[in-house]
Amino acid sequence: MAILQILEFPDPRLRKIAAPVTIFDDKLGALIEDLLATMYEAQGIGLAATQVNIHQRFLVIDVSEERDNPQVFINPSFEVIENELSEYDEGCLSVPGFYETVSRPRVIKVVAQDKAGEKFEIEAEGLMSTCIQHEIDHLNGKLFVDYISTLKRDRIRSKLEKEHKQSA
Ligand code: QAP
Ligand code: CO
Repeated sequence: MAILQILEFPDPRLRKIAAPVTIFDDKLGALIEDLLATMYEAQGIGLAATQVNIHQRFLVIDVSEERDNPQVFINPSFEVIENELSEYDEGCLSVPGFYETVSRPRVIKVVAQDKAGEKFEIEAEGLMSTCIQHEIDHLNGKLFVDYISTLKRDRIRSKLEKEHKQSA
């Protein structure tokens, strides 16, 4: 198991569109374990493969208080099933230290595959719904800062670029 390096905004690799997973083998299983270990180490509630520079469509989530409910979604997609939005203060391990309110569909149906390639469906609401949508956005090269004003986004970009220069 390995802790992977998390790319940070405005790294252009966060803008790549991930390719569907087609092979469900032990190598994929090992990458999923690494992604989970990296998420827990960083104390996140979700992490997409794109964020660790793996451009394949899978992500991990654990929104439980006890940090003991890892959930894996491979080739995920979702449908909005209720015409209602909910707001959350979102953060992102790729945008450390910044939080902004984002509005997203409140209830969704998610279709995905598990690590054996078996298809499953879940209905998600609340934080889980927001988190899945946030992570699927990563697989499409999209970040939560894309939903806020250009002014706020540019300020966040400048501050992170400055931090990156100082630590380089
Ligand atoms: C996405 O984000 C999310 O800035 C997952 O210093 C977040 O796990 C979906 C984190 C909120 C819905 C609501 C961020 C940790 C973790 C930071 C995360 C930080 C340390 C973010
Ligand atoms: Co994120």
